[in-house]
Amino acid sequence: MSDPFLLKKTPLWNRRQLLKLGLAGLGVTGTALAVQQFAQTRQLTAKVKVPPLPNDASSSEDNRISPMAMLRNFDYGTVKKDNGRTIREFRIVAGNSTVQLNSAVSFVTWNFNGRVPGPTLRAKQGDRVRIIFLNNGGHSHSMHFHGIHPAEADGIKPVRHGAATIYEFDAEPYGVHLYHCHTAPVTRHISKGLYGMFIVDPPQGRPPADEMVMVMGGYDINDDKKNELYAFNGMPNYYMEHPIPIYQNQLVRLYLLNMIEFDAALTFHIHANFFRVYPTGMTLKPTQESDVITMGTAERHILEFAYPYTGKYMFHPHQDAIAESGCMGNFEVIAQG
Ligand SMILES: [Cu+2]
Repeated sequence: MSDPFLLKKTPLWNRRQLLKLGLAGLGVTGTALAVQQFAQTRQLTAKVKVPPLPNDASSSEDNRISPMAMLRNFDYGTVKKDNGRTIREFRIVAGNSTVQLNSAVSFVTWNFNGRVPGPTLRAKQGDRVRIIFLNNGGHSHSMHFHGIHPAEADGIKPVRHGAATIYEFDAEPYGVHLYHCHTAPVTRHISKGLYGMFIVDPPQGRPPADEMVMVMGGYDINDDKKNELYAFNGMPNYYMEHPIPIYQNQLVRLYLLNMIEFDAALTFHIHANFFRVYPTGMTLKPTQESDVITMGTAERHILEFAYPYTGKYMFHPHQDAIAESGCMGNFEVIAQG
């Protein structure tokens, strides 16, 4: 299922920019890009059933952010083979867009591919990852990935407005990682929205589950270097108003990332249940079980759980001031039909 909100109005590549990167001969046009990029966005195992999304899930269409759609949206890139090796090519455009965060606050985000957080990029350990990055953001930006790679692929060199570059590296190690702009001041570039999740799957994969992504972010509305609003997947209080449907007794695999600047750390808590923790997603077996876990900025984990009872259950940081400023949501546990 492609997501109609993604890439909408995002500035696309022009021929001059592709020529500069030596890619014009590939016959890749803007329209083809969008199709290729999202052709493989959903790879759920057949054994896993995902509840239908609520009809009102697209109510944030005008804001160009649809947290319900991005929850289970994975971008596997355009796959190419080179001497038997898998190359995953991702095209990322940095841009700006104004988002209505609540009835009173509209906020100019800086973003990747028109959304906050940026697309969830996904590869398998050992794949070659090629990021073709175009900066249409009006300021200098870059893409810095967490992982193991050479210095030239580290993405700390600013890419000026209108310019493009390629980052290429091996996907390693497996785990839940992230990418973000690393142009100074990094606090500002991240808190404006330039971040996203980068999942590297283990070679043997993981057992079937209803997989979803949550990125916790903060918004500094008045430039006082404190956050006034917080959100899961970009939109304050979205999952409070639009509970996430999950099936009773079905394993949920939550890829969770804390990208909140200005607050040193916070916790993540689910109601009426416990989760198993795979720290940084770098283990195949859980190392602990809890109903609350502390996470510093850029810290991320895989949490697995299944709800034995139907009903509505909250999740939120247990720093309740943060929760009450938008970082709060509900699961709606429903019986399997
Ligand atoms: Cu930046």
